[in-house]
Amino acid sequence: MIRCYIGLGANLEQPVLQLEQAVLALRQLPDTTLVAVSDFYGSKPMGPQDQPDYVNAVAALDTELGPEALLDQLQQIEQQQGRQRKALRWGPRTLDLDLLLYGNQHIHSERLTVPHYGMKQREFVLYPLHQLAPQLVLPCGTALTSLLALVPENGLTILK
Ligand code: ROI
Repeated sequence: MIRCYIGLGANLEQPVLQLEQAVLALRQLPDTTLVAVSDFYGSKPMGPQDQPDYVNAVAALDTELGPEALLDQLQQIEQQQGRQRKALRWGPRTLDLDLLLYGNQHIHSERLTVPHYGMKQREFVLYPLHQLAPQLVLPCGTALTSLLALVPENGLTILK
């Protein structure tokens, strides 16, 4: 069993509902147990500002799936919820599921970079992750709490 963390994000088509539906789908994943889901957070868009605010959360999973098999499953959920690939870089999306952490592993493949390349700078990842795993140390050896000290909340709000 490997403990994984997934970042959830949406800013189109009733984002809270998109995240709720995604949580249901994560609960159904094969060979996987959904361990916990953070609160849902409202966040300011990173990237172009002429798009709606985001709803973000983090989920903890225990899985027997390999990282690429897990990625396949996450992309399938995104597709089922109407995600248009090829859309504008850093543009709005109905659902984004990012594999943030896969145990303590570093992964660099054609399809995957784990830990997720942007997570250390993103308040909408770090704060919900901290809610689930306050003692977490990243694979690079950095404590999550020391990153939080560097990354302002930037208007992050708890929705539920
Ligand atoms: N901004 C926020 N606040 N939350 C996201 O999940 C998010 N996802 C993205 C970009 C467009 C970078 N901005 C985001 O992919």
